[in-house]
Amino acid sequence: MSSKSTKNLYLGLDLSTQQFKGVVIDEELNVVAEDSVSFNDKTLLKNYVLPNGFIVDKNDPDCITTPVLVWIEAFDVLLQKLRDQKTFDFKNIVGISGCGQQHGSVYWAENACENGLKRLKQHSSSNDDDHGEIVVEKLRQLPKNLFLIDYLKECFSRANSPIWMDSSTTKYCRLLEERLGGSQKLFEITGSKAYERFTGSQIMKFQTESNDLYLKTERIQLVSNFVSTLLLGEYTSVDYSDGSGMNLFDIINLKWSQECLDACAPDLLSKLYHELVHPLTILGPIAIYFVDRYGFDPDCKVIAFTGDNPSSYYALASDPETIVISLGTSDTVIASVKASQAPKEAFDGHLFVNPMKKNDNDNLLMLLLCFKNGSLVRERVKEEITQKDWQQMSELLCHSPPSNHGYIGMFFDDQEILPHNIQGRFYFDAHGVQVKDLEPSCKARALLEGQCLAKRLYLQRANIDLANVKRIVITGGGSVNIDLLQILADTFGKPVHAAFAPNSACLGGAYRAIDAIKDHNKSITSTIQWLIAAQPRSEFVQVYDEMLVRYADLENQLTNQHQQASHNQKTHHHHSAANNLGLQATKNHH
Ligand code: XUL
Repeated sequence: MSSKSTKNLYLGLDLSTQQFKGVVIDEELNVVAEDSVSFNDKTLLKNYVLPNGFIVDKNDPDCITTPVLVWIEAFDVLLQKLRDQKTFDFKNIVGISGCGQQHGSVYWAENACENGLKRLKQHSSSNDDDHGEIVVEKLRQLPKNLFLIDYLKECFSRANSPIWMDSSTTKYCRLLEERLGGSQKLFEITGSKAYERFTGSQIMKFQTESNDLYLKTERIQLVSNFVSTLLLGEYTSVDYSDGSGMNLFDIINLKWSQECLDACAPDLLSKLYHELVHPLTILGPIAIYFVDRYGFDPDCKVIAFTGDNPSSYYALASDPETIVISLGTSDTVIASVKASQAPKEAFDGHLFVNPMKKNDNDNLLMLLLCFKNGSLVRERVKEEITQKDWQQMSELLCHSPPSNHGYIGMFFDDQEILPHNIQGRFYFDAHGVQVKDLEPSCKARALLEGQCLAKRLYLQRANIDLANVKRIVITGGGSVNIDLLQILADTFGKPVHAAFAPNSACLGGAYRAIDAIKDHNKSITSTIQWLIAAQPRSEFVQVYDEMLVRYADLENQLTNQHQQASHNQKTHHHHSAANNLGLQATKNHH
């Protein structure tokens, strides 16, 4: 016992796609314990899902859900695993926050609060002042052998929660935009055009296709505030940042958009909560269930939960001058932008309320760009031109200079998001003439330069002024690739810092708990440490400025021709889109 920390501790949680994760840290940000439970783990869970922890509907593979009881059971198992590590006492945890996968939704049945949540809270009827005996008395009344799932198994009107991977709501997205008067209008209010995974169209589908169950729903929540609800034993509000991923929230006026709510489902306001909160809001003390079962201090505070992307950004960026790039299956870019400078024209990126926003008058937004073709393409090209070895890839890169003798490549093996819906590989020479293939050293460079230039181009198109950017923080599997980091530093003209933080979203929860309780503003102290990985080389920065202009021209040509081709295809059914393309996608091994 003596080895246990007696300092104030903070718990960060992350309910992600395949796992529930938790991390306990002290005030100096040292990790005291961390653990996770996978939703496909049949050795730990009675309610598990094979093979990956979510269900792909056999009749409609676009329909992807996870049973809410899997999450609830995994939560208890996670806390037990953390307790069994015996490296800390739950009673030293003074604050808890966390995050969830964005957009997913949870549907509480009529009377769930009365019959389920209140029993977790228990002390709701007791006088707040008498912490001593009355609370202890209440604890004795609580059956010790019950878990969350025993209290809550009857509490949901929808057993399977739609998650962010669901893309089954296309027709509802079009309907939502139509009812609003177009995608531009929806973008102006909510910061995004209609997207299948966003909660609004998901709710619309549920209300339309399962109206009887919709009518029996007393509360609809996001994954994030569903977890804070369990912790508090009462319904908690959606927070501003995760609320921005619903197509229902007015990100400038910080309130539900009645127009969007009405366009999605009748009486929706009563099923959400009447107001949203800043992600640093202290919601209240932890429910007695957790005090009793795990030994939490009854004064332990629960802080609003948010989405995993805002939470990661909070953890990785020390200030709004930081751009965070996560190099994974897809590459994600997050930057801060003031509402007054944010793009006015609808585009295929998202504007969320920034979790670093200081107060309600500070109109700081967070821009999220998702490039679908990330590490899978990098791996595939590596396999095509080397013996599956990054070292060889580095050697190849030595044989091609920055800006690649003018050669440019675009590698959209999967249908890309930015630029929208384009698929294929496109190679160009220094005169902008399309060529069939590139020799290995040239292809290696074209891939990495193309990916970096695309990120800069789309940030520029979204009005991010690089003059206001001090650094790029890089994370995710691809961040170990030093060649890529150097090219990134040179194309942006900014230092690139690398953070090894596979659990940044979870840590972001714990850091927000510290900042909320200590009434800090976001500061360098609540930032994951990074290492300088690459400095921009001034001699190449200008070369890339020029290359960016050429890249943008070629990309414009490509998207114009794509639009023209899809238009022609619609009007002349007998022509395939490809036949109408002046620029032909080069075949790859995909
Ligand atoms: C963001 C998104 C995903 C999930 C993953 O828009 O859909 O990044 O948040 O958990």
